[in-house]
Amino acid sequence: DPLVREPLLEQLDKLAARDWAATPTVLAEDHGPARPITSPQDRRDVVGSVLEATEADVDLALVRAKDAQAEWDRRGGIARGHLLDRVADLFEEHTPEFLSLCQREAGKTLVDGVLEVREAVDFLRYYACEARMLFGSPMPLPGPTGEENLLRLHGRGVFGCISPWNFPLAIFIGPAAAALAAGNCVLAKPAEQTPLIAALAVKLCHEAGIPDDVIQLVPGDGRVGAMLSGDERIDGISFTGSTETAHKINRSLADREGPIATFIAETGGQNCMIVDSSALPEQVTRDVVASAFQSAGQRCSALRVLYLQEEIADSMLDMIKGAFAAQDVGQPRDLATDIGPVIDEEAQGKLEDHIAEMEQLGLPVMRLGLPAECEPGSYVAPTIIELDAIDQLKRENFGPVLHVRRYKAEDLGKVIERINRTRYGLTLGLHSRIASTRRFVEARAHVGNLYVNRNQIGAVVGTQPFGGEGLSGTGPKAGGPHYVERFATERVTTIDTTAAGGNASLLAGG
Ligand code: UN1
Repeated sequence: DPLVREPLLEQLDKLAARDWAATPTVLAEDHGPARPITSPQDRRDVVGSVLEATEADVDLALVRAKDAQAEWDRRGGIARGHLLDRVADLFEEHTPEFLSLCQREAGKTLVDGVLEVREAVDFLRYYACEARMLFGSPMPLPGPTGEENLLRLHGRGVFGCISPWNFPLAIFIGPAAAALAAGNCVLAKPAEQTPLIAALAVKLCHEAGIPDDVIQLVPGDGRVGAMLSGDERIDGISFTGSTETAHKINRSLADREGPIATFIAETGGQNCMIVDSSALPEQVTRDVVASAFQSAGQRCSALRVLYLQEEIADSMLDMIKGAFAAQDVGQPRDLATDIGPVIDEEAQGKLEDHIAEMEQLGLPVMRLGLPAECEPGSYVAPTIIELDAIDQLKRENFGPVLHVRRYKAEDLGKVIERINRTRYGLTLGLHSRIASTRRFVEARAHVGNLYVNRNQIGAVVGTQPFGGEGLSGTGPKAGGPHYVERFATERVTTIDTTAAGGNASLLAGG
């Protein structure tokens, strides 16, 4: 809608010059110089700077969080839900700032930015509602006459929420909001690449009325993450990122003495899509391009390996390559851009190494050209690679690279076995109009989210709870009915309500 778009673009233009800052919510000591944050779309654009948390900062944050937690828990779910809704309102009011940061700090296109803010608001409202429902009043449990049993949910204590750069707002605030809804205090560690948008999010949480000590920002790299997972005062960690880092955090939590921590991890994938000869080619084309290349392929849900049934492989691949070639690679600030940069030079290097390796194997590789305007940014030319076997992929390739395999109709079972053997289990796409094929795949594929005859990204909060199994994560699914509960502990009170019981305990002085 041009009436909305034009003023928004004007605002974004103005915001493009703003200098942002992120600091720990509490500073325990003097700090060295702040670290500049440069934009992935243009390394000359300094978006702002970050002061990273030191050990003393994290220590002080933990002391304050521990002190504040009991009162936050006692406020109950109704009050906490109200505050989270208020945060959602403020996020909506500050959409232009968030869009600007999505673009400059994370290199997101405007469409991706709008979806990101929407998802953040959805998480806040969904978990606000869960706070009211689960923590509003105790659940009475059945028991014999003369006895009352009440189940109550409480916060576990202090959660460390370690979040990724690819959803620097939605997945920064989502797990933190769930932890808060359940009555925990939160130390939120954003990805080192995207602390600025996180700082704005935490500022708005405080403006909404959540006490400063209840959610605190602790920016930094893996060292800050290790401080959190290694500290006995942390009662749980939620983490979204690589499988490798999840293993490290898990080991560190296991090595501590003291309370057994909860660990909720959402990690990588080797996501596939299976397309058989009954599929609708136009629909497949659209869904493949969106699943593999939207957000420059930097979603853990993104399509990595496309399996095409042999009979249709050539014609299907022609259509996909045609649509792929029409994708606009460019600066996120241009509305026409479909595919923007990857997050940084390290990501760029890893992807280029992978593509070079595949080229050395002699596999057919198709790449789009990069326009000159991409030169000052971290761009990877979007790529399609035809594989001989899925085992040729050694790891998750987190970017705009799609791999293609062919299969024989009678080998569908083997294809699913091979996909399962990757031990990842996040998303799987299926394009088939044969109901028995769908049931066959549903019964065998070890994946968290199966998408049939549509794209396989963009899970909607409350509608498609999202998360995987195996190497892809611990569950429960984000934006689903069992998520907030995992951040809580259960307590049961049993009361003898008979006269004898009451008298007996009174006589005993109890
Ligand atoms: C991630 O990329 O870390 O369904 C997970 C989707 C998103 C994926 C988020 N919810 O595409």
